[in-house]
Amino acid sequence: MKIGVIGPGAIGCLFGALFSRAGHEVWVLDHRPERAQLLDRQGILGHDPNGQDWRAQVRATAEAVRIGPVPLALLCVKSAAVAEAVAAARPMLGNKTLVVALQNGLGHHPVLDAALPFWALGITSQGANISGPGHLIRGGQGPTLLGFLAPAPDWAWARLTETVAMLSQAGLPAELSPDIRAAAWNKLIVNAGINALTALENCPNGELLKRPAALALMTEATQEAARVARQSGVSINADPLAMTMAVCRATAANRSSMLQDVRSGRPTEVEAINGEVVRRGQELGIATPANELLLARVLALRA
Ligand code: KPL
Repeated sequence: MKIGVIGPGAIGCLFGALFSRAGHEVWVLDHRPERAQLLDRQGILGHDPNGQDWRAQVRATAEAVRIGPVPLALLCVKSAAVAEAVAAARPMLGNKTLVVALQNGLGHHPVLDAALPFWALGITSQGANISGPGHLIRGGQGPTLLGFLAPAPDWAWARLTETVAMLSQAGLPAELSPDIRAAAWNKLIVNAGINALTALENCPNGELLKRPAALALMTEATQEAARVARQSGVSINADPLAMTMAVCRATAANRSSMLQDVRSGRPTEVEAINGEVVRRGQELGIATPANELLLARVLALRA
């Protein structure tokens, strides 16, 4: 299949490279033309946790018109860049293009609703880091859940089912989720408990479990996020803290996406993660002091 990957960050490189290695024609859309040229020449250079190095050939460009309409487009930019990325990707989005959005957080969902007639949500627990343009370091492996938050046409369901099979064949275990809203909230809770703390503590995910003050804040932040989710009518995991600690262990060596963003001087997703818990908490009259603190502290890192 001809697959468009919008954004060559860690998740974009991971999914693009594995699809390419499985025999698909992968096109990466990158808003930076020099980096696109480099990726087009060099491909994606991967490093597996078992020490194995590999290379995956992809095509890359900064002009979506060169790619043209694709049956499947993976939107892999950060949540704050979603509106701009969808606008730039328009020439790739035909009448029968399925867009799968793979961002952390929930804040960009209304942006996608306004920009597209429908879109699928992907919630992935794959760990991946980027050490330079197109240089991918794989971390902990986890499932990718896919589904629609709103009604979608039959052909889009069929394409999503095909995508699940293609991902699994490519080495990225995937499933259709019976409740993708709950999956999105479970991931938001995990991200609210891990990402900002790793950015503030400047440590890999597993290290948080060894730091009592960080663990205490993780406990508060996940419980607040869980309260907001339950009050919103979402059937989240029964033990959100245990779920978050399990992800810390499974991705112990991984540097969270927010830590990577802070280290590289990029804007973080803290507003789409902890900020979203705070915003929804305010709407519901639920106090969220731990998330407020994490939000303020991470924003202050860039001030
Ligand atoms: O989603 C992640 C992220 O870094 O954004 C986790 C699950 C925390 C893995 O690092």
